Amino acid sequence: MKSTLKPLTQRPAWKALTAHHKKIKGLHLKQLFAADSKRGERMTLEAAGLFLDYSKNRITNETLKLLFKLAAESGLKARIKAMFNGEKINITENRAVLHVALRAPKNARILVDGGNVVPEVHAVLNKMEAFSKRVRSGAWKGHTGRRIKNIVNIGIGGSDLGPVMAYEALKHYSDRSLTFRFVSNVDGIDFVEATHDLNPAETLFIVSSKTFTTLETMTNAGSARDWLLKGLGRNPKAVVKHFVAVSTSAEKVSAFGIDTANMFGFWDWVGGRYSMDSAIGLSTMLAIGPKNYRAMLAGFHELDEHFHTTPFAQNLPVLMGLLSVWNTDFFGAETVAVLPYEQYLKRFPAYLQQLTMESNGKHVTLAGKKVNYQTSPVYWGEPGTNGQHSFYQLIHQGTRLIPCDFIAFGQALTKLGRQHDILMANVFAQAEALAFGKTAEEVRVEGTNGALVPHRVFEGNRPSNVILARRLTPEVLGKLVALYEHIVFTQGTIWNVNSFDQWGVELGKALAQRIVPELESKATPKLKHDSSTNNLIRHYRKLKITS
Ligand code: G6Q
Repeated sequence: MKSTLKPLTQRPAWKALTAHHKKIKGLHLKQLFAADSKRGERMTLEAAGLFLDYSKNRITNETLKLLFKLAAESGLKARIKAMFNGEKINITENRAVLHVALRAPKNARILVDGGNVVPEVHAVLNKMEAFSKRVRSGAWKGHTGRRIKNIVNIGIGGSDLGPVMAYEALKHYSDRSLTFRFVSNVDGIDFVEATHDLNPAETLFIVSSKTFTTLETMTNAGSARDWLLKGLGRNPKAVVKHFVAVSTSAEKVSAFGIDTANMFGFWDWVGGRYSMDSAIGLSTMLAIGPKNYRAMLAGFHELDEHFHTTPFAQNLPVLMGLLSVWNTDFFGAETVAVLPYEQYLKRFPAYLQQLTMESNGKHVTLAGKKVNYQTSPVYWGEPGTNGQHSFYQLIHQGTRLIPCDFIAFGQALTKLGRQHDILMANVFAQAEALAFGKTAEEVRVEGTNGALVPHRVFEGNRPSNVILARRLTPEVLGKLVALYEHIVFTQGTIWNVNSFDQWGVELGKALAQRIVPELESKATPKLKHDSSTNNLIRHYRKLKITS
């Protein structure tokens, strides 16, 4: 797509936002709420079963108007259309960006290079379904005839974070007679701990790697094959019954010894961090079953449709994306805390770290020009209420502005006395305290005097969003992930960066490959790095020998 856009900071809406920010930055949320008794009801949005309260952002009606204008001036509408139409918007890799096709209904038509990709997507889904049914029913037997009880996903980055997150998030729906483990790190301990109590005869490995070349995954897959063969009498035929692959490369899968009949494919138009609902989700389907998996896809799709067709002012991901641009680029917020009040979502912040930061942690525009504004903030977080007893101190009383996304549910998946009400009381209390704080006067009225008063003051005026849904179902998980995918898309469009490549990751992959032989060689290697790297390598070689 040839861009005719003005550089971001020269767009009229950006300039207007800069002037507007100067005017309203001194306003406290207390004042904004006092001036409009309906603010807490007005600044909410409900779509696809997700309810968003964004009233505790430091915004006015004018801010919103200008942000939507910025979206229009940034060509967001055309870019959304381009993605859904299968245009090659990942320009540095010359690829379409079509994770939305992974959850498109059977009768949809999405063309890439003239071919409709939807039938292929559904063929893979059907294959995953047939396989999952065989494993879950016990029809699929291991090499010695025993049924599979353990499933180990081997993958890293996009081939790991989604599967782990989804497994943890949807554990309530999973088959508890199956054990699921996830191995990602090339630190051998990850593999050792994941398998130490498993019986190889009952264990199935899913080697998940789009490229099937990733050092960590291929190393762990090699260790898994050794472990299996050692446990099953060294018969190479055993591999076929205990290994399946998820990849785009049939050739490499076959070279590893995995029968390509047991390979689940996907396509170069699915980015790693956007792939949890492709065949990379095989472990998820095995855990929760095909029906629940398809419900998750339906949830994704509902949010896709919402993003694709809803005017910006009612569009959840567009609104949340714009608010994060406002907080990042105008208020200078450097991070965003994602705080799920749902223990099952404990890996959701880790998952979002990759989705957001690998996508929009970019320093040049689509045209390759250095940006003169901030791009992705750092995303981080932990489930509540645990975080409240550690890092929330900084959010409440530290010197940095940290916008928070609270995510919570109307119903617990398993009721336990009053616990859910107590949990939810904490969500609302935190958002309230962040916004309104506590003045010195209020502290004094409570009976605190003198030198202690300033320590007990909360400035407030700290922005947050609260997202509520009825319960954490597979469908709702799909909606939440799609919501953040499209927030990322919105942000990336405003910042005019390529949210779909990851050259920063590629560099590390290549450098490590160069150093491995220098660590392993018997003879002292001739090192040609900088003096620090050379010295560290020499030091490691000494430690390695004497330990
Ligand atoms: C994601 C990244 C990266 C990738 C891993 C694993 O968007 O590209 O995290 O998913 O490096 O890659 P493979 O699936 O090819 O092993």
